Amino acid sequence: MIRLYTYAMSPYAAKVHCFLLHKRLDFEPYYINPLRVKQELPVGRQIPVLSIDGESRADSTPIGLWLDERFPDAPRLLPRDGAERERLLELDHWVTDRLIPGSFRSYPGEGLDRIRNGWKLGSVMGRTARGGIPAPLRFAWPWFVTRVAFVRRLVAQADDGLPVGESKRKLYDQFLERLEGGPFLAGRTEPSMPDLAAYPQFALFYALAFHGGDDIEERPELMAWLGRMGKHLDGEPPLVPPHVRERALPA
Ligand SMILES: N[C@@H](CCC(=O)N[C@@H](CS)C(=O)NCC(=O)O)C(=O)O
Repeated sequence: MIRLYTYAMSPYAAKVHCFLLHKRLDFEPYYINPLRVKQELPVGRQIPVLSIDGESRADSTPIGLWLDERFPDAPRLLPRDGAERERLLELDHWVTDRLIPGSFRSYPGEGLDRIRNGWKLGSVMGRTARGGIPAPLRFAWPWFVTRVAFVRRLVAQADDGLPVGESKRKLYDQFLERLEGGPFLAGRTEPSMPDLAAYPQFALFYALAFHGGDDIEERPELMAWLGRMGKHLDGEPPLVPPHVRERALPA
């Protein structure tokens, strides 16, 4: 019995969702209510948490390492050892510490987008979280979300001094460089942990039709990688719950 405690819009939890799809494991996403974190989460205060047969662990990368240990015969996230493993772990750290905080800065975004995307975040949360969230809170989401401590921390971490749009485009370029000409990151022929960690950072915002999320269409190389990943991650349950998806992902 595998259960992923998640929010539909959590980039870190989405990363673990992709690990589970890659490993072709049966699992149940449990969309927790943000107002009941303490009561609903089996450990800690942060999403994601993964429970396997009653044992629960937090933190996306350690969860990935645990999955490889627990299910060694399922497709691996990383090679067992050696320099290639270290290199892929370094790439995963880049995704976790640079690309993901970048998403927290790019979405909601700036100006009017900040409000429109903030409402979208609230709406997706309200339509996926167990028990929903009260309408006034959904309405206040654009203001609420930017005041949450961990969001502020990640936005500050992502602030490279460039305007939001420029910073986002720079991350796209840095991501594409890391493909090293390969179909997958580090020039590999199969996806590994950092590809699975990175996929939701483009796919979620695109599929949920966030304002500004479609700028990836200007980069055919990125769209082609998303298509290759999409074929690989076509299992159940889908990363984006169908009732909130607004745009089909490249496949
Ligand atoms: N290092 C953690 C970060 C997880 C994280 O920041 N989760 C957010 C949701 S996207 C959270 O639950 N934040 C609540 C908090 O920090 O109070 C990971 O990689 O899993």
